[in-house]
Parts: sequence; C-alpha cells; structure tokens
Amino acid sequence: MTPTITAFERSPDGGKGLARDTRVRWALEEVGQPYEVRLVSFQAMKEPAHLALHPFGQIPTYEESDLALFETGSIVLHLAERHAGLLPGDAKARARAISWMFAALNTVEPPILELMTVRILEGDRPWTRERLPLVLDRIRERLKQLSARLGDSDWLDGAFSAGDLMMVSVLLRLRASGLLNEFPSLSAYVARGEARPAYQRAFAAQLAVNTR
Ligand code: GTB
Repeated sequence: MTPTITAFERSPDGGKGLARDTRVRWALEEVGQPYEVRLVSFQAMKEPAHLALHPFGQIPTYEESDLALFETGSIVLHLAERHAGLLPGDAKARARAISWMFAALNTVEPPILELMTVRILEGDRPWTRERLPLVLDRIRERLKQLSARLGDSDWLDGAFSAGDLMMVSVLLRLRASGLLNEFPSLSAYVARGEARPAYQRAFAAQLAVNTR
C-alpha cells in the first residue's frame, strides 16, 4: 500500500523546503518508496480527524495500512529500518547513525528553533535585543562542535545515512541567518545533502505544492 503523508496546504515559507514534510519526502525518495500527500490547512490540523493522527495538530504525519505515525524522527527511522538505503547493515554502525538522528533532533535543532522563536515569535519583545546574541552563540557552539567532528569527511559516520539526512535538514533552517557561512565545512556538508537526487526530488515536490 502506498503510504500517505500530510503537508501544509501552503507552507509559510512559500516553498523553501523548510517545513518538516521535506525531510520525510527526502527519506521516502532516498529509499525509493512512492508516496501520496494529503494537504491540510492550519484549521484542518486542529480538527478531530487530524488530531487523531497527530496529537499536537501538526504536520507531517505518515499513514501506511493501519499504522499512523507522527514526529519526523520516528517516521524517518521507520522508513530507514524497513527499506535499504538509509541505515548501514552493520549493527554498530547502524546504532551510531541513529545516534546522529537523535543528535540532530535533540541537540542541534533546539537552539536553532530558539532562534526562530526569538526572531519570529518574540521579535517585538523588550528582551529580544539581549537574548538574540545569547541564542546565536549557543548555535555557534553547536556548529563548532559539529564541524570539528565532521572534519574533512563527506558524512558524519561513513556512508550517507538517516543521521545525515536529519542533520542536513536541521542545518538548512540556518541558511537565511548567515551562521552556516561561518563554518565552510558545514556549508559544504549541507550543499552535499542538497545535491543528492533524492533531496532534489523532495524539494521539487514541495515547491510544486507551494507555488501552485
Ligand atoms: N517535532 C515535530 C516533528 O519533527 O515532526 C515538529 C512538527 C512541526 O513543528 N510541524 C510544524 C507544524 O505543523 C510544521 S514544520 N506547525 C503548525 C502548528 O504547530 O500549528 C515547522 C515549520 C513551519 C514553517 C516553516 N517555515 O515557514 O519556514 C518552517 C518550519
């Protein structure tokens, strides 16, 4: 059965690929799994039919037969475990790739999300001027550590994996801030991710929705 994911009817980013359905589309493309997309409005996301799939009323969700998943980490891991292409066969290398998925979501993404909060949700609050540099420095510290670990390698641990897919997806949200440019090896890492044909297909698919 062809799985169905949900995505914004119209993403607030106008098709820059920053909404989280892009990483799920990317994973589906990497493993060669065709999929369908059900587009949902902000209003529909908060209605009972969608809340039954996603308790927090968000996108993306993933449905396959009688299985419904939410959270991009669990969706990408599910795909990576069931199809070849996103996790190494060796058990230890597999566990390390999964560690990188968690690192992307739990260690690198949170300060990046704080930046979005400071800039977008709290931009007009009196504390923003003081808070912004602190948040930027927290992100820089993570990027410095990540860049040190990546070194001259193409990917975080051997061949491209779901860990890289998640890390590149998280880092992409920084592009507009200019922070990535301070770390040329990470800029190149993100560019390698974006150059993958599977990413290109995923990006084009979400762009088509958002520029209709
Ligand atoms: N932890 C969850 C996951 O990884 O799946 C987070 C899911 C999530 O935040 N979904 C967002 C959502 O549904 C869309 S991706 N928001 C609606 C709501 O909460 O009511 C976040 C997002 C939105 C917009 C942009 N943008 O325009 O640039 C980027 C990212």
